[in-house]
Amino acid sequence: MSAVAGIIVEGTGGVWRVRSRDGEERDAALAGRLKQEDRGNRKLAVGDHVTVEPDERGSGWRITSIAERKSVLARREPGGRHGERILAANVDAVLVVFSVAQPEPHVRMIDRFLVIAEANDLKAHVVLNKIDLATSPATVDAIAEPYLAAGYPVHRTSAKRGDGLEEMRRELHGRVTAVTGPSGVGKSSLLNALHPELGLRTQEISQSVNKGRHTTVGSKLIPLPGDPDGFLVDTPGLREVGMWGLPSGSLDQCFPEFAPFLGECRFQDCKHDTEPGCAVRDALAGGRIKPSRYESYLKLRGELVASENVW
Ligand SMILES: Nc1nc2c(ncn2[C@@H]2O[C@H](COP(=O)(O)OP(=O)(O)OP(=O)(O)O)[C@@H](O)[C@H]2O)c(=O)[nH]1
Ligand SMILES: [Mg+2]
Ligand SMILES: [Zn+2]
Repeated sequence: MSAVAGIIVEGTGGVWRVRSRDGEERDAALAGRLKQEDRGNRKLAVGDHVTVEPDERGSGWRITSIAERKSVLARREPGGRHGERILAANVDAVLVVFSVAQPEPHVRMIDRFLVIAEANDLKAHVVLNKIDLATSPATVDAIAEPYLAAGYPVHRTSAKRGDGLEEMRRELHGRVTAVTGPSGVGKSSLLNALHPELGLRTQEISQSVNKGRHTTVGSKLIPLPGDPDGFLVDTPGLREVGMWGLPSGSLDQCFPEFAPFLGECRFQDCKHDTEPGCAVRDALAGGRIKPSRYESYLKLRGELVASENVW
């Protein structure tokens, strides 16, 4: 039998589940030949495109080739000591979901998720869910404004009422999408509204129970019904707050709206804090950078510096 192409949807401990476009899933181990090959310390991850072939005994499958990755979602260990932990390969986009109310949007947390996406060079979208709970459209506009100004697409949705679902469906179609955001904002409800076949659990009771479970489970790709190239990335690692060992000096590059100003500060190593001649602060004063985003930058920078000092 000849080789079959597929994508890794699950796996740890050496056995990987490979799904081909016809929906067939096969468990396979990495061929010995590939284990020996120097692949730059690269471990397999969910989202990798591979081919599998029957093994010598014809009783199982082995992975015989791995395609180049176009992106990696990885988490660096603090201080860069232990290299990186790859959560998923070939992720096309990250949706950062939060709600207009219940719970109120937590701006610092949203910015943290956006920074993680930027640090991995992934396209991020902001999804503002539960717009049915907004007191007026102006409330929603005010929440969306800093993100639109930063250049992020902002989607307004209501899993309950159905607003924005067509737009979300188009966004997910044919892509590998990581959906993240705080607990209770309606991520599962939204995905169920789009694809009822997913049957995701909603309104999980205890966040602390959740956290415990999250640390033990690896990443998974969830196939989108009727969409052979569409997957959701279910990765507990993405929910762990903390800045992933990003060097504090690179944080400014993770705020896309800072980009036009980054070469313009008086000091080349400007931290955009209290330094004189800071172009970022000038842009803030001139209204070209939104105060909430700048505050997030300072806050997150403080956290990164503190973690660097620990290590
Ligand atoms: N009013 C309103 N309620 C919603 C909407 N979407 C979800 N909810 C409710 O919000 C609660 C939380 O929804 P979930 O879908 O479980 O939230 P989640 O983001 O998946 O939460 P975790 O799985 O804990 O991360 C549930 O009671 C939902 O019914 C919406 O658009 N409008
Ligand atoms: Mg959920
Ligand atoms: Zn500066």
